[in-house]
Amino acid sequence: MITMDDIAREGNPVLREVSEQVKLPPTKEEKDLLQDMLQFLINSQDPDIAEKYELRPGSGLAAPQLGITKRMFAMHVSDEKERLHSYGFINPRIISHSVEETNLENGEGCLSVDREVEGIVPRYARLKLRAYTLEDGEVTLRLRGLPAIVVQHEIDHLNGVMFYDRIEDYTGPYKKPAPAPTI
Ligand code: UDB
Ligand code: ZN
Repeated sequence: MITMDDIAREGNPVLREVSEQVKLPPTKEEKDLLQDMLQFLINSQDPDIAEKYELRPGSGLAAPQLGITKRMFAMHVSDEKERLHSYGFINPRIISHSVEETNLENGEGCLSVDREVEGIVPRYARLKLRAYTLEDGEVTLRLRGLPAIVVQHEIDHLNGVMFYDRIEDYTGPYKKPAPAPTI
C-alpha cells in the first residue's frame, strides 16, 4: 500500500527529472504500480482510511513522485457533472487544447509540497488527451474543468515541472534550476 512516506518531497531532485516513455505493452510490474497509485488516491479520499494512514486527500499522482521516472500517472476525480474520471495513464500526451485558459481560484498545491504556495497557476480550459490505459488500451479523452487541470499538473510532473514554475512572479524556494550550458 502506498502512503505519504513513499512520496518524494520538494528538494528531491527526482521531481526535476524528465520521465521516460514506457515500452508497450507495459510489464506486470508497471501495471501493478499504476493500479497501486490509483488505489492510493481512492484510499486518500476515504475519510476513515485517510485518517488511519494520515493520507492527504488527493486527485492525481505521477510515478516520479514515487521516485519512478516513467511516464505514468493516476487520477481519480469527478467533473462538474459528477462524472468520475478514474484512470491509470501510460505515455499520456495532450494532442490538442483550447486557447482559453482557466485556473483554480485558490491556486494549486501538490502532494510533494508541504507548504502553501500563493499564486494563480494558468492551465488550458479544455484538452484532448491520448494515452494508453490499463483497461482499454489506447484512448482519446476530451476533458475540461478539474480533470483537465489534474491532467496538466500530472503531465508537468512527468517533465520535471512543478506547479509554482507556472506562477507569474513566483519568488519562493525550489525554483527551477537554470538549464546546464550546452557545449
Ligand atoms: C492534490 N488535492 O492531490 F477534486 F477528493 C491536492 C492536494 C495537493 C491538496 C493534496 C486534491 O486535488 N484533492 C482533491 C480534489 C478533488 C477531490 C478530492 C480531493 N493534488 C495532486 C498532486 O499533487 N498531484 O501531483 C494537487 C492538485 C492541484 C491541481 C491539480 C492537482
Ligand atoms: Zn503534484
